[in-house]
Amino acid sequence: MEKDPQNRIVVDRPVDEAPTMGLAESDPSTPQAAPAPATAGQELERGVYYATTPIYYVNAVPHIGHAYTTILVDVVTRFHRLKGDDTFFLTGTDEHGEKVQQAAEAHGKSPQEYVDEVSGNFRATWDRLGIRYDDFIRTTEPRHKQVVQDVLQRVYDAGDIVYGEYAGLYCVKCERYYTDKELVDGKCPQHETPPEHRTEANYFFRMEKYRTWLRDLLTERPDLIRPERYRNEVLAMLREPIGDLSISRPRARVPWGIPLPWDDEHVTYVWFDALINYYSVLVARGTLDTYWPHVEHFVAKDILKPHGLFWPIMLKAAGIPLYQHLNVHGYWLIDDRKMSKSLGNVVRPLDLQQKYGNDAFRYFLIRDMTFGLDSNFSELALAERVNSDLANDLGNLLNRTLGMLGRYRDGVVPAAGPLEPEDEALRDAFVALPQQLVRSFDALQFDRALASVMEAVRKANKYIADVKPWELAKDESASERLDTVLATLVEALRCASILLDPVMPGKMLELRKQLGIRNAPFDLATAGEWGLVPAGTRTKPGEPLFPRIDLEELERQIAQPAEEPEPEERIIEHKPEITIDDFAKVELRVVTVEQAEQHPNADKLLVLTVRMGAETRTVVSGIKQHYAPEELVGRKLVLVTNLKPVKLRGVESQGMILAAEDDDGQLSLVTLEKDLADGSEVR
Ligand code: ME8
Repeated sequence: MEKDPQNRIVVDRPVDEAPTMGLAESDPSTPQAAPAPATAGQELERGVYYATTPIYYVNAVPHIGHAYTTILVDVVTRFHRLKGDDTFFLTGTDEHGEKVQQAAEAHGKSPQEYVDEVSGNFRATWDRLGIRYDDFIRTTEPRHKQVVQDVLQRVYDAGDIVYGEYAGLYCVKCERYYTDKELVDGKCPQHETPPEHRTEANYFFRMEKYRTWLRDLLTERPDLIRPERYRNEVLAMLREPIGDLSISRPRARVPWGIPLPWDDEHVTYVWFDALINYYSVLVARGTLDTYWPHVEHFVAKDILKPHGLFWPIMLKAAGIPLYQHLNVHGYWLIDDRKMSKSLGNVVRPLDLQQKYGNDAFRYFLIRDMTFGLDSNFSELALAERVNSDLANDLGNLLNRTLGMLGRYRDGVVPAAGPLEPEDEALRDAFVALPQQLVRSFDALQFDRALASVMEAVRKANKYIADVKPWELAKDESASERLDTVLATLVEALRCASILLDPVMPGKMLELRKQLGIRNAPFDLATAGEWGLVPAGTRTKPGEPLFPRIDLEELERQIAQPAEEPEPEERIIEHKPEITIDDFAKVELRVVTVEQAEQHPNADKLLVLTVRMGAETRTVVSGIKQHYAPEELVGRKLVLVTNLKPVKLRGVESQGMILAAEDDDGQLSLVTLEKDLADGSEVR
């Protein structure tokens, strides 16, 4: 380490070589196999592998997008464990910020109560999807807060955080400011809602200062952000000034956050807080030296900017070595559209898991998305994939092999005789796979990795068709040949079961049980060896691994979705009766909204200036969570004009705007069906 002129500690870029570790010892309970030649020179380099998912916002329930990243990282870390790497898998929840605070309020809960509940929801979903994470970080935990404050202090002391004022367009749902250029038709590109205009005095992180450093770094390490299209996107961002990042929020407005260590009137901006999770967890566990900077981040393209721009600069400013790679995937879409609550097209992972089984669902997600590109989700495509790859190819290979072993060899695996060229061809196809998979995984070609295993499985099915074991069985003199063929098929299945284990851990264990090889050596290197199943192994056939899905029935179901249950009739509690004269006391008039602004002292209130004829009034309205100020200007609404004025948080309200609210807290302003002049009376 050296010190730069500002007395900061500068750490060189991370070392690329991971330390190599010794081979893991084999399980002593494993039955001894006949010594077999390792055919593909399986020298797999072992290293350290640390992979992360984003920490998800706790304002929604997990959908297949969240499930995809988490399952993918589960698959990748299982693969690396199988390879013998020292592996660490981190996921968690992002629990601070304005959005969470608002979601808690909307549910009538305290923020802590709310985040405990939703974070628990995420964990329960991951458990049910067979996710084997090593730690689950919550940004509200003391172990995380402490490290965030340490990092902030370090950057502040180095002079890279300064106090200043900022005005801009802010999307609360993204918790960030947008530049005019980034908006689409004046709206947030993620949420398609207009941002708010905000002016705030905040602390700023001096990002612009590091712009050329990051640009040069992306040239020096071209695969730091991958696939390349996302590196190019970040380079494009760096072509113009990136400005400084507002990294605090006034505590009076957003109390739900980590206080700045030097000024507790401000809390840390959620992104600055959240990104540090990848690092804080290791500090807290005392494993920083083992796993940092071997970190592989997996995220979707929606959060490229914080991970591709903010995070490397934060690390640099804090004197922490950079991550190994930022791996960015595309979006799961439904009919080419984004999934969203408002479109009602959110696909829930647990529904699919229940219907098709965990492993089939996991297989589909990994097989059908090309990493980096968007992919359309369809249940029919899932079912077709399960039928073709899992029921037809893999399931069939197992059934035919077990069936023939049962018919011809009393369910016992025979010893192989000398290999013929067709046996060798099948063996060679399988033993090449571990190295091939390592390369595919390194290149983020997860779909290709699965396709190559399935190609070998199809070769095994073709091998059966070519060597025709049923004919060998009729010929006494071909008995040794039949032994070799059956033993070869068992080996093929053993290798496939190891290679597919990271994606389908449940079913592959079941496969090994049915083959009677539960205790056979089990790591990536042994998937590249041949002849490891001891002769005499007794098979235990069971239920088919992947029952075929009736596609016609599924198409019928999709065409006729299950009928929505009738909503329960609501019982409405009425107020006491009034006379027409009572009602006539209320004056209601049409008004035009001339101006709408955020209330200076209250989160949920807007201050409207409304016109009726020659007169204008100021009205404070609690509709901030439902309407952005910009949406209101120019609209005609209905005002109760003769309510006694009241002061709401320091601003006098001269009337009340009418709105309807349903049981779920949805709110709709009362508007006019025809365009009448403001001032018209409503009766
Ligand atoms: O952004 N397709 O959390 P988040 C694929 N808290 N993946 C999808 C997806 C889709 N349609 N929708 C969501 C946040 N994802 C921050 C992260 S990290 C320091 C803080 C996945 O709950 C994908 O991984 O909005 C995406 O990046 C992530 O969910 C966003 O999760």
